[in-house]
Amino acid sequence: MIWNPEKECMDKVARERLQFARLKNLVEHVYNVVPFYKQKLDDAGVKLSDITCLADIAKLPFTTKSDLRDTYPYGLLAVPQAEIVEIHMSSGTTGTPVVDAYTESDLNDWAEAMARSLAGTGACKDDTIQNAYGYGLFTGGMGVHHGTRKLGATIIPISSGNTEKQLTMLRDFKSSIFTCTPSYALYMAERAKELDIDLKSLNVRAGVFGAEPWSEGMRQKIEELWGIKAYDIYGLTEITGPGVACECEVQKGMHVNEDLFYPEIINPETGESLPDGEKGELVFTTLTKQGTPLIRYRTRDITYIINEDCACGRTTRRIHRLFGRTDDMLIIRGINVFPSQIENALIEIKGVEPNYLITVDRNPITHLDEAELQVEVSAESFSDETKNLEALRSNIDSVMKSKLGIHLKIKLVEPKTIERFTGKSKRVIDKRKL
Ligand code: DLL
Repeated sequence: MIWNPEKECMDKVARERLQFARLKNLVEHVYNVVPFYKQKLDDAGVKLSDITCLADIAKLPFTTKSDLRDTYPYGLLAVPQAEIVEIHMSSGTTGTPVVDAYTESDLNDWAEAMARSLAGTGACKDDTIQNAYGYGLFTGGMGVHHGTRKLGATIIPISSGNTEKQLTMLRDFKSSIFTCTPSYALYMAERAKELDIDLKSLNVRAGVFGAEPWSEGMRQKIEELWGIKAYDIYGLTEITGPGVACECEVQKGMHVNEDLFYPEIINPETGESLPDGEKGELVFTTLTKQGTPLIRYRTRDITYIINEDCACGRTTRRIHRLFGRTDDMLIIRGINVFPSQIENALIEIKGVEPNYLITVDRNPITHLDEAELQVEVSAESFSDETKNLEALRSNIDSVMKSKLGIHLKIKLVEPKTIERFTGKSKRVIDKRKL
């Protein structure tokens, strides 16, 4: 279902006109109200009169994660604090967290973006949406919550974890849509099997999964195990949370809610703008945000923009499934490796689970990088003879070598020994002091 045909199926030229009008307002407002932006634009030598068309956005300076950290907590507020009604924050595993502060109108836009996203995956008023994204400062829980309220469906705000209760609620309330991270969906399937619960006998028909990179192979696996359609949803705290972009029933890229969030792709090294279809770093400008508007925010996420008609009828541009993040990319002996490539390769190998942990270290004598990949063997293969396990190990070794172009030390571990996650998974330990 298309929630808001007027905005989602808008004529492209009319949309660009709207985007430009919103951009112009935004730049003018933040220049006058937020000292940080005044300084930034002045330093870059950009005047308001320089912004005469949408393409002029490329003249504006970028905003980065460190800008957000330097102005923590309220340095980027563009309204009086009394107008702020909700706060969210990113997990901040690598330093000061980044803050998103919402006015009532921002919450309404977020709910709108999420309602469009959920409707795009087939949700409607009659659905019961069991929301297993974490509630709290993380945007996953509240984002789906606000969107479900707007859609008028029933929300089960169960939050993440408590897997047995999740399964009971799915059964008792006949939840039709389930939302969580892809890694948690996989773990739920594992628990269900242990408890002898057939997920396919439940009423769930779709899952809306995101907040971390996942592969097409992982989608197929989840769809098979759950007997559902698994949709990809994207968002980030800085821009608003989930709902910035989401797949429709065609499942060929995520439609960006472009009237609210303006996407660009840049070359991450040079900052140069790249045309639609070329892969690079995703950059967003918030077009209607009041609390903490962002101009050309560098997400560090890698993808490309798909600017082709979609069979669903929406005219919004789409982003391809994410390839990873510029800062997730491991450089091992000079070769770029994304954790999602490892997952993609593992999923195709029989006898292992897509649960892995990669540890990278630097040999103190040779000064060369060494990477060990722990891979979990499936219960069936684990009971096999040692020689079969050795053949499995050597197979993983050669698949990794051919897919990644680098040799990893493969260590097979017993079933269910690698940590499971109810939220975002952590699969990399980098011990190198670079
Ligand atoms: O993860 C918001 C969210 C919640 C999105 C629930 C989808 C569902 P943050 O914690 O700020 O916000 O993390 C944002 O997570 O820059 C990406 O690197 C990654 N990410 C989010 N969605 C996807 C996805 C939420 N579908 C960061 N595929 C982003 C790959 C994703 N990576």
